[in-house]
Amino acid sequence: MAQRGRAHICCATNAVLNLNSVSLSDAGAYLVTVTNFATGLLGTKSQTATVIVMSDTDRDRIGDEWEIQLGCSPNAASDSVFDDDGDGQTTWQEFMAGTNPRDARSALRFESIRSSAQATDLSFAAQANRGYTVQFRESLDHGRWQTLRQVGSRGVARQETVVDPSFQGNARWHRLATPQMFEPQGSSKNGFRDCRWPDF
Ligand SMILES: [Ca+2]
Ligand SMILES: [Ca+2]
Repeated sequence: MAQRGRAHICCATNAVLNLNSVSLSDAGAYLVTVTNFATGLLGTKSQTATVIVMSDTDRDRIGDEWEIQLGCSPNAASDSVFDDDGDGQTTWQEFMAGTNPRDARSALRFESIRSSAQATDLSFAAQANRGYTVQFRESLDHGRWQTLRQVGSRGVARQETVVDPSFQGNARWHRLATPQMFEPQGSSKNGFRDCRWPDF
């Protein structure tokens, strides 16, 4: 059961809580309680997740507060597709990834890929309050992307390394996505969604 503050959210009993058409009043601290009714014990509470809602005056899907902080215009939607630092990612993509649109060193990407006889290590800079999904597939042209690992959100920026133990030299493609990509309910274990931005 999910709750915001101390109030339970009606019917929010799924594994994923989706907030659609979010308004400023949806801002707040959220948590979930997992209960095994067979035991009759009190449920276990999760850590708290803070949802921040920003105004978006120019409707470019980038919050005013963030645009002002990073030197963008909250009154001109056209700058959402700019790539001022030339790192290949637009201002909107950098907003979604929590990276700096003024610093080419700050971007969503694998920063190092090291292969050995045992495994491949994929490292990237994880931003605070962002979750990630690392996926792979055997060919760039066909086959479904499969999730290698989910990296949950944490309150601090840090370096993350994901190990692919089954990749030992044969061709394999990996990609890194944020926010986390969750498996749709009711799908099979390998029924992951098709690729979406970002795709590396
Ligand atoms: Ca905006
Ligand atoms: Ca950029």
